[in-house]
Amino acid sequence: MMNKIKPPEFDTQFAADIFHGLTTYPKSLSSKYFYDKRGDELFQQIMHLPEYYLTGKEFSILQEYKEQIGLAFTSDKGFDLIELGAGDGKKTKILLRHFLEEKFSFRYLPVDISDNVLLQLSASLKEELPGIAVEPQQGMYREVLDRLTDYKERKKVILFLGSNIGNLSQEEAVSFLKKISSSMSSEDLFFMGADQKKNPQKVLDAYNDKTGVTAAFNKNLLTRINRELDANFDLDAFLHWPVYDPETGMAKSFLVSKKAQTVQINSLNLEVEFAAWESIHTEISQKYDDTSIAWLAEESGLKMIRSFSDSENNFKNYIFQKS
Ligand code: AVI
Repeated sequence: MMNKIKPPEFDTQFAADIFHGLTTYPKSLSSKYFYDKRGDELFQQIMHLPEYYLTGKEFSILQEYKEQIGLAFTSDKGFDLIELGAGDGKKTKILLRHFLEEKFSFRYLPVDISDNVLLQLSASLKEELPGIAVEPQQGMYREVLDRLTDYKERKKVILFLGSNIGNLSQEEAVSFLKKISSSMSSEDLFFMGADQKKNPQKVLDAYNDKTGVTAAFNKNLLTRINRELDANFDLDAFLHWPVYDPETGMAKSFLVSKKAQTVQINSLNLEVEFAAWESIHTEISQKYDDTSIAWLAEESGLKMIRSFSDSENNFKNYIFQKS
């Protein structure tokens, strides 16, 4: 009889994913692990960088088109506004303020993985926009999506801003959007932000800012592994390396080992060998155009009914119905 090698057991999904990502070839780690406390802070800083145009462009679209967006969202019986990955709600507050001024009947249900983020958001809404019915929902998108079908007493509008869809692989994006469409009834809407294909240099600059905040954000993943899995990554021995393919619209970020080196990850009982200039793929930030969005929608059972863009078509917000 053949002896089977027992696969290692892991205490957490994080441990299992890091083990698999660093023991396969080519090496890769999921960008969902960027967002620990320090990662959240660095992402906040990224959103204020002059090179990172995405946030400002989406902000300007919501500001300019809030009336039209409001008219699409509102309904006689009111609506439930469900935001996936609400964060600090800075952009959403433009819409919330407008809806309040227009006396729309709606509830706001921000969803986030972090309790802390939801507490801060609820507190700031209470102060800045009292009068809005807020019902925070803590959980992973996936868990909350399973619960979405429960909201069916009135029209449901699901918000997914910031081009977060771009951080999923094509396969993951389709399966995510399929879940959304299957939770929707014919009157419900899905409102999504998507960064657009543009001058490749502008994309590259957005992921390689001069001040090095994005590099620190990418390398923070190694700091997290050092802390949570008792590892000894030397951050200076890796380069932050973003690339952009204008044909596919895929921006990717890597960490590249500057030399041959071995890293110990004690909690995983693992030694990871790096050849000189070997890479770890850490993030996808997909850029879209109307054709790729139409394809995504078609694959996922959604139909695009409107879009709004900034004056230079850098970023777009799309409204979808179930097809
Ligand atoms: C959260 N997400 C949409 C950002 C993006 O643009 O892909 C994360 C990010 N990565 C580097 N800079 C910002």
